[in-house]
Parts: sequence; structure tokens; C-alpha cells
Amino acid sequence: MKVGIIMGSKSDWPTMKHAADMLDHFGIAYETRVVSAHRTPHLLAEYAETAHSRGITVIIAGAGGAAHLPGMTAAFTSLPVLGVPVQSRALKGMDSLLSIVQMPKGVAVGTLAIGEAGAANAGLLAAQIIGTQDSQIMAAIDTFRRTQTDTVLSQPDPAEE
Ligand code: RP5
Repeated sequence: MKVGIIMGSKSDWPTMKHAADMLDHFGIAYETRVVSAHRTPHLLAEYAETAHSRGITVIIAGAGGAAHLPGMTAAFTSLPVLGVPVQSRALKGMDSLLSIVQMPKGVAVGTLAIGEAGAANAGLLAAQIIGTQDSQIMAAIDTFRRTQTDTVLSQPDPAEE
């Protein structure tokens, strides 16, 4: 089982790397590819249509601007697709967000936040999906969450160094 992390351009990698880092944290295998809805449309179709048979269980798709990659990927596969709006230069990612989030009824994309937090949470959500079938990963997610909570509770004063 592995996760497919795809993105519209190599320029998306600094953002999408945060999804990969999260999967690394949980020891989940993944592959990373540049697959563009506009520049390589045939590759997009092939990637999405063959993903399930190649052992991919969740696809994380990040794109910026006219961000059609997650939606078109979801159109070609029944695997869960998590969409990450990459922050664009012109409109700061609002264009990416609205392009990804407003899917028509019947073809689902789980849309995350704009930018690095969205990419990291896409990795986390993919881990949570896989964790429903893997008790070790679920236990690691529980530990991750508990550590995060303990860190906040152990530093209640924001002014303290
Ligand atoms: C989108 O256009 C990509 O996902 C990227 O966020 C944006 C800009 O791409 P480049 O011009 O940097 O290749 O397709």
C-alpha cells in the first residue's frame, strides 16, 4: 500500500514536500510525480486510471492557480483524492482553493488548507485513512496527537522562553 503524491509543477514541491515529510514520520510508503492537468493531460489520465492496480490507496494532489489536477484525478479514479491548494503568486492561493474545493456533486475531492499546513494535513489525513486498516499506523497517529497536546499543555505561558 502506498500514497501517490502528485503535483502540477516541480515548483509545487517545496509545499508538497510537507505531505511527504508527514508520511515519512509514519513510515508510510509513497511515490512523488509531477503530473499536470494542463501540460500533461494524457499522463494525468494514465496515472489516475492505473493508480489502484499499482497499489496506491490514497492520492494527494497539489496544484496552484487554475488548479484542476485534484478534480480531474478524482474524475479518473475511485480512490480517495486529497487536494492541496498551492499558494499562487497572483492571488495567494485563493484561486487554487476555489478551483479545488467547488467540485460538482458525485465526484469528491477532500480539500485541505492553502499551502504547507494543507500539504502536511493531507499527509496526516492519508495516514489516518490508511490507519483504519493498520493498527500500528493508528497507534502512531494516537502518539503523534498525544505528543502535540502535551507540548501545548506544557507551555501555557506564551511569553515564556
Ligand atoms: C500549476 O501552475 C502548478 O500546480 C503550479 O502551482 C502553477 C505554476 O506552475 P509553474 O509555472 O511554476 O510550472 O499548474
